[in-house]
Formats: sequence, C-alpha cells, structure tokens
Amino acid sequence: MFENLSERIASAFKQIKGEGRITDLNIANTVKDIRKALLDADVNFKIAKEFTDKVRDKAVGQKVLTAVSPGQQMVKIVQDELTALMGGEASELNASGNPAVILIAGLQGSGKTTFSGKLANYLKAKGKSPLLVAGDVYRPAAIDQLKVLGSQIGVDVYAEPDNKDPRQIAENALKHAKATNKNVLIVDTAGRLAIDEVLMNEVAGLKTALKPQEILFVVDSMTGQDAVNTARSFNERLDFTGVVLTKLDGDTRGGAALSIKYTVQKPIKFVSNGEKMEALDVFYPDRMAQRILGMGDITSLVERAQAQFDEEQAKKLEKKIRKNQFDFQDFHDQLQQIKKMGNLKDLMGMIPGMGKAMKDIDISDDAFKGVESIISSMTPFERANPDIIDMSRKKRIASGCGRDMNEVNQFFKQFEQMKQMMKGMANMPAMPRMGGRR
Ligand SMILES: Nc1nc2c(ncn2[C@@H]2O[C@H](COP(=O)(O)OP(=O)(O)OP(=O)(O)O)[C@@H](O)[C@H]2O)c(=O)[nH]1
Ligand SMILES: [Mg+2]
Repeated sequence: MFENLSERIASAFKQIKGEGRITDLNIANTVKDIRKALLDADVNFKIAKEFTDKVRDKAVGQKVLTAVSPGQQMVKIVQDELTALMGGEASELNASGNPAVILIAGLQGSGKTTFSGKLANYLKAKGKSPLLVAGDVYRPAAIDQLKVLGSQIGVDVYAEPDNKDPRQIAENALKHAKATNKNVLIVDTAGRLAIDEVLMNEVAGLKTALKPQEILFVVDSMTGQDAVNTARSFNERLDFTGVVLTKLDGDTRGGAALSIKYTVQKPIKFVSNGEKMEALDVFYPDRMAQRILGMGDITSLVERAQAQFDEEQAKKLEKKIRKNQFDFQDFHDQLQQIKKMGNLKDLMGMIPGMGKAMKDIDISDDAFKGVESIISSMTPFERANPDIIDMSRKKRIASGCGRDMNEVNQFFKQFEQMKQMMKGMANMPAMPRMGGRR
C-alpha cells in the first residue's frame, strides 16, 4: 500500500538522519522532498503545501536543530501531521437506532455493492442483525450480485425485482426489517458513470425518506484527485457522514486517502482492500500514518488474526501439538485461517520494515496452492495419520495432484520439521498451560 510514497518519504528523511549537523538548509530540503513525494502521490497542491509548511514551522519551532536525535524528531512531526491530515482520531460508525439505516452512495463501479456485503459481514460479527437492501433497480444483475454476497455471509437480502422505485423499495424494506427484528438496514444504491442530476435526486430522495444514521460515500482510491472531486460534489448535495475508500489493495498512490478528509471535512470510516468479504478495515488515521512511514501496523495485524481466531479450535489444536498429533488436516485448517486474514502481501506489509522489502516481490494468494493441492489429494485417513504415508501412498498423492515426487517429499520434510518445532515450543515452560491437570 502506498509503496512509492513510503519510499520517497523515507529517502527524504535520509538526508537529515545521516547528517551529523542539522541546519535550516537540510530541514528545508527534507521538507521540499516530502512535498514532491506528496504531489507525486496525487495529493492536491494546496494540501501538500499547507502540510509541508506546517511540518517546517513545527520543526523550527520545536528546535529540531538542537535536539538529541533530530532525524527521529522530524519523523515524529511528519507522523503527527499525517495523522491529523487524515482525520486524527478514528471515527466510529453510528449503528444505533432500531433499525439503524446506512445508505451507501457513490459512482458506478466504486465498490458500493461489495462494501455493502462487507459491512453487513462486519456488523454481523459485532452481534448486529443486518438486512441488505437492493436499491439498484437498473441492472437486474445487481440484485443477484447482492444476493450472492448475502448468502456467502449469511445475511438476508431484501429485493423487489419488479419495482423500479428505489424509494418505495427502501420504505418497504424498513417495514420488513422491523417485522423481522433486523436492527441495521444497509441500503445499496445504483451508481452512474458521472455525477448527474438523476443520480443525485435519487439518493437525496432516499435520504429524505429513510433519515439514515449514516450516509457512506464509497470511492475508488485508484482514482486519486478525481476521487476527491467526486467526494466534494456528493457532499455538497448529500452532506454524507463518512467516506469509504476501496481498492487500497491495488497500486493506489495515496492521494485520495491523504486529501479527502481535508477537502470534505468528513471522516474516512472504512477502507476496503480486496474482493473477499473479510477484506475490510476500520480506518485509523494514526495507523495509516505509521504504514506510510514504513513503521508497519502490528495492531491491525493482531486484530485481523483475532477476528479469525476461534478459541475452542485453538485449544484443541494446542492439545494436539503437545501430544505431537498435529496432522495434515490441522495444517490445512491453519492455512485457511491465514488466508481469511487477507491478501498475503498486504499482511506482510503490516510488519514493520517489511513493506519496503516486499515491494518488488510478487506474493500472490497462490503461494499455498502447491501445498494445498498435495493435501487435498490425500484421503481423510491419511490427513489424520501422517505416519502411515509410505512411499507408495506418496506416489499416489503426487500423481493425484500432478506435482512431482521431489515437491511432495520436500513438503513432507518441511511438515515434519514444523511439527518438531511446534512441539518444542509448546513444551517450553514459559508457555501458559491450558486445560489444567488431569
Ligand atoms: N481489488 C479490489 N476490488 C474491489 C474492491 N471493492 C470492490 N472491488 C471490485 O470492483 C468491482 C466493482 O465493485 P461493485 O461492488 O460491484 O461496485 P458498485 O459500486 O456496486 O458498482 P455499480 O453497482 O455498477 O455502480 C467488482 O469487480 C469488485 O469485485 C476492493 O476493495 N479491492
Ligand atoms: Mg452495485
């Protein structure tokens, strides 16, 4: 995420970190390079200038020149200013109300429908009972798309395929939600290629009819400055409550994330970074600033792991590891959990220092494919009993998944090593025992 921007800012700091003596001149040079980096990331000119003026004034005001570690102090100033630029504090979604209504708006293809599904999934995990509403009446496929997402995450979808009046549909959906005890209504709407009166009237009409707690404006972060301009128009008309940035998994430069809050004075509430239903994060300006500065984001990484973590299952797994019974099925299940946490490259980028190292390495989600295919060509009995797999079984497994014997042997070797390592770790005295004595 924002690799180029991160790299440019890091190199701007190099000149100040490496210097034995800090002067007004190298502060000025650092600031100038940061400004260039922001402009190249498609941050609006005025915002970039104001930002770097602030950084310079603070640096001079805080006597960075005489500080013990001026480089670090500069980084801290930039970190604080980046956080402030993106909104300072995280802004919570208001899902109170019975039902709470959340209206989703934005241009065509920005990711509204996908986000509606992700939000429903997110709220469901928080104990809410959401209802998705198909408010896009123009494309018949739009209803199907929402229904597919709904069934994937186990959330009901309200649709009226023969009704062409989104306002009526939404009002009926509201009644339906009340009757079926749903406490959040998520209304997906139609998008258009460009801002036009028909689109604006339609969404404004929905706003009047539904009095939503939240109107979320969904915008494709790949569109940079355009994203910011569209946000401005939508905000003038709708006075929305928050922004959702989508497609942060692509090679977006960062301009939208950095300029939008400043421009519309509305918080970014969520960022979406992939097509999977789990690929949604609450937006934390401070964590994003850390990521941009190459400091990683361990907090989010841990939160993602926790969201996928099943305590019961973990306890069972620990027992098996202790008894040295960790098998191929367990291994397979663990892989699935990791994959659910999101795209691998994105996960690695959350580890401090890794973002830069990973920049040119292409890790796709296919990285596990070989291993997965080997496991899936085992019988359930083999998966649960790795020890019984002899040479002839290995040969059958290899031909079943179309991999060569070397690869299969290597995987078995790695699996054995991992098992030994796990056993060693599980039996270390420092590890708290679970389950108690028997
Ligand atoms: N990589 C990536 N793709 C996304 C993300 N969000 C949505 N998409 C994809 O972008 C395309 C458009 O997403 P939709 O959710 O259908 O967008 P929409 O705003 O509902 O589009 P319309 O209903 O046509 O206006 C789909 O192919 C999605 O899978 C994201 O965060 N990352
Ligand atoms: Mg849609």
